[in-house]
Order: sequence, then structure tokens, then C-alpha cells
Amino acid sequence: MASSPSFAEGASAIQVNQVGFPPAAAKWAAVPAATEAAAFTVVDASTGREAYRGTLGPAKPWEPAQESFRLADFSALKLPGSYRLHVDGAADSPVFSIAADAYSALNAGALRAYYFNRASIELEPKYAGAWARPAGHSDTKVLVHASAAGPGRPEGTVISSPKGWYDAGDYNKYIVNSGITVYTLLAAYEHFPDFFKRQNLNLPESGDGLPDILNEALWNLEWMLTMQDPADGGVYSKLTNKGFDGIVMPQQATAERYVVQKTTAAALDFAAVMATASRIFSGFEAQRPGLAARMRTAALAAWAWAGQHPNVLYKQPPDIHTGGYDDQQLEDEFAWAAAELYITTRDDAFYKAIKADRVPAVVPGWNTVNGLAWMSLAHHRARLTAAADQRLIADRINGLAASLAAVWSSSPYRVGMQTADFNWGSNSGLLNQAVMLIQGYRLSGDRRQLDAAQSALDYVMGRNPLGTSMVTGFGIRSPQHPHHRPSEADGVDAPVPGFIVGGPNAGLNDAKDCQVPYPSKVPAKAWLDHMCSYASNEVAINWNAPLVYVSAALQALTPSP
Ligand code: 9MR
Repeated sequence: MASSPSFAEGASAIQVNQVGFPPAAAKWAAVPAATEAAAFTVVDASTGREAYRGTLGPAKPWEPAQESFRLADFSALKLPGSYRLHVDGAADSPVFSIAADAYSALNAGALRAYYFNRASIELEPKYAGAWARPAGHSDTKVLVHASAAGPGRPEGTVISSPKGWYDAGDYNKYIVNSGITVYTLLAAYEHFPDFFKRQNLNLPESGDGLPDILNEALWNLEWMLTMQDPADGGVYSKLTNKGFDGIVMPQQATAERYVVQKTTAAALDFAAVMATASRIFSGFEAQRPGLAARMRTAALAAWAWAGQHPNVLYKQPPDIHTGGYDDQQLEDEFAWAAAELYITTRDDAFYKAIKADRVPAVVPGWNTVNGLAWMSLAHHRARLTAAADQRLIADRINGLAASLAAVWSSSPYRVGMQTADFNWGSNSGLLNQAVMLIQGYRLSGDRRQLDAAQSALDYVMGRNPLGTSMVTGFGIRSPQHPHHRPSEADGVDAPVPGFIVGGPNAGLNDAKDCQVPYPSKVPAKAWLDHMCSYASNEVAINWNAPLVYVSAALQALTPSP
């Protein structure tokens, strides 16, 4: 993206989505309140001519930023082009575009981030460019940890569990986090197949007859299948080192790897994802013969295991120090797995197992997945059996989306973030709000819900009090030092592109491990663009997934002008 000559560093510049907007999208910018000006203009970046003029809203304090802002609404400007915003007395906004394919490159970049995080494969220059690297972690000789031992596989048994994505800035692979991640990518494909069928991600598999988003999802699905114990259907919760690696490239990280403890959450997340994948890959029997059936069988076996072991919570063994993803609350996982199995098998017993009237709809996260059940039920509503309560499905989705839209429309910054939302992974929290707003819009057609989702993407792409895109490689200002081992260790200046970082986190959970202080402790500004900051500047597969979903959805759903 071209840089604007008058764009000044820092928060005094006008804040706007630095990638841009589909022509008929709601378009907002935020202006630091100090300016006395009454009007703003949108200037054509190539000619310098005024393309639109509007009145600035009143200055209003936004609590999470402890700062006041004035809003500029330029939704009426729909002409494709390249623009910047100007207000007398403030630095111009970065240049952004209005274009029908505004999010094609962003969406492809966010998906290609998964390719860059693949285990067990060399990234060749023709696919990876400057970020080519040798293969890391073949994971063909992984040890069964004491916590995972069973009669057929005693401690120390060697199993093969290759492929999969590295979870985040670390090189371990976790089933629970793979649950929401792979599901969200599969849902993006299920909801917007035309968008993804046209997409070429330049992957080694491109052109094999599968949409590339499915090619990428398969890399992790194939790994997930190896995490199921064939003896009983139970699923190991993670494949991991004993401790986190140093800051090295994947091929230099050679610590012994283990599969650790089977848990109920792992079995249920696995069952939900395999049930979802099975119905999608049943449409690609010619390309992947037998895969859909294998996934369905795997899902049913994991579900059965969870039924027999309904409350096995993850407990970190004393010799293991990597991520926990230790969910303590499993009702939502049961409901979600039952919902996906119901949709895929059409067996009413699974509908009953959802216990739908007891399941609320809340914004999803790796340990809160009931919203995913409602999202799938709503998408498939026309094909469900008579057992399904159609009214309840609509009420749950509409209720959540309406309440999220209400928070958005009363926000002085026009974003769904409130002070308590600035926690670990806050950027993805907002994008997951957008995922649910989009489900509401798809049911109700209520335009405010689409506009609120647009605002969430605007926020992570630069309409935020940091004036920074939160996605590596996208926008004029973006994270340069994510907590991502390859980005730090590869000798390439630019970070691996397409990753959204965790974002501002008032918990400052990593401050003790950082030699440099956070520039601010104000919730909406508590972000540290430094490798040390795993709590505000790490990347993670579950955080990229709603970026993929939302960018595709907004491009596919925003009506033509
Ligand atoms: O995303 C996870 C966040 O919700 C938790 O608060 C945090 C601490 O337990 O862990 C995050 O997940 C990390 C995982 O445990 C290991 N890989 C990196 C993940 C992102 O920071």
C-alpha cells in the first residue's frame, strides 16, 4: 500500500482501516478530539482532489482509551479509488482503497499464514518467497507421555503424528485450539463457497481440485486424525515438547516430542471438527476417496469416548511446561459436538444431546464454543429434521447479534470493545463478535449487524487508538516484531506476513519477561510491538481464523452499491 506523505507517526493521526472498504460498506474514521475543525474531507490520493466532504461528530470520551475522539462517517462515498482523510489540524490518515475486491489479498494473506506455520514440510521459495525454510518437526517418532499411557500404548510407545500447524509463536500442536480454528475455516468455506472456490493461495496443493482453503485445513485435519488412539477413540490433548523452544527456526528445534493426556475437551472438539469436515469432504469424494467416511467414523468414536469419560479435565503434568488450553467447563463442548454430529448424521438422538434449551449463545473463543453450535444450526436450518427447534435457533442468533450491535451503536468509538475486553487475544475477541454479528445479519438482514462487523474489521486494520494495523504485512503501519519464532529467527527483516497479533492486553501478563516496558497501560493502548510480548504481540491459529471468516464474509455479503 502506498504511503501517504503527510501521515505522521503516532496517535494524533486520523485512524482508519488501512486496507480499505467494499464500495457499499459502512465507513468510519476516528479523529483525535483536539482538532477544532468542523469538517473532514476525503481526498483522492492520486489527484489530490476532494472526493467527499462531511461534518465531524462531536468529541466523545472512549473509556478504554482514556481519550476523546470525533467520528467521520463517509459511508456515502462509494466510488472505487485510493483515498486519504484530511482534517485541518490533524495529520492525514493513511491511504486506503475503496474496491469491490477490497479484502481478497487480506483474506489470502491470512490463509497463507497457516501455510507458513505448517509443521513437517519444507517451505519452498516458489510458495514461500523470502520466508522459505527447511522442514521442521517431522513428528514421525513421538513418545506417548506417562499421562497418556493406556493398555495398548504404554508410556514411551512411539507413534507417528506428522503435519499440523504450529499453534502460535511456539512449535507445539494443540487439539483444543485446533477445534475452533479448523471449524472457523471450514465454516467460512461452507458459508461462502463461491468466494473460496475462486481463490488460489499458491500452495503446493493448488490445482488439485480442492478449494485451497480446504487444502490448507486438511494439513491440520490429517494431523488431528493421528491424535486419536485407535484402541478406544480417545484423543490426546496436545503434541508438545516438555518446555518451550528457544528463539530458533523450526528445523533447529529438535527437542523430544510427546503426546499428552487424553481429555474430554479434546475428544469433543475433535468430534465437532471431524463431523463438520466429514460433511464438507463428502462433496469431494473423487478427490479424496474415503476421507469423509473416515472422518465421520473418527468423530463418532471420539464422541463415544467422551460419553464414557465425561469429565476428564486437562491437568498439566509436572514435567510439561507448554500451553495448557485447560478448559474447565465442558457443557458447551458437548453441545457443539452434538450439534455438528446432528447436522452431519441427521440422527435426532444427537439433537436431543445438544440440550438446546439450556445452551446460550455467546461470543466464541477456544474454551467457549456454544456459539459455534448455534452458528452451524442456523446455517443448516433449512435441512434439519423436525426435531430441531427452529424458533430457538433464530432467537439465539438474533439475540446475541442484536445485543452486540447495540453495544456497537452506543460506542463513542463505534467498536464493540469495552474495557474488560482488552485481554489476552483481544483482537480475536472482537473478530469473533463479528463472526456472530454476521450470523445475525445472514438471518435477519439487519444492516446494523453487518455494519458492526465491518467496524470490527476496521478496528483490527487500523481504526484503533494505536493507529496501527494488527496484521503483519498489511497496512502502512503494522506489527514488526511479533512473538513468532520464525519471524524473529529467519534473518528476514519483515515478519512472516498475514498474522494478526493478540493485541492490547490490560493484563500485561508478560511484563516480567520483557526488558522494555509497555508504552502504555491504558487498556486500548496496552500493546508492545516486541518479541518478548507473548501476551500482546503473539500470533495464534485461532486468532487468524476469524480474520479469514470476517474478511471473506464482508466482501461476499456487502451489497453492491
Ligand atoms: O490464547 C490463550 C489465552 O486465552 C490464554 O489466556 C493464554 C494463557 O493460558 O494462553 C493462550 O494460548 C497460548 C497457548 O497456551 C500456547 N501457544 C500460544 C498461545 C497464544 O498465546
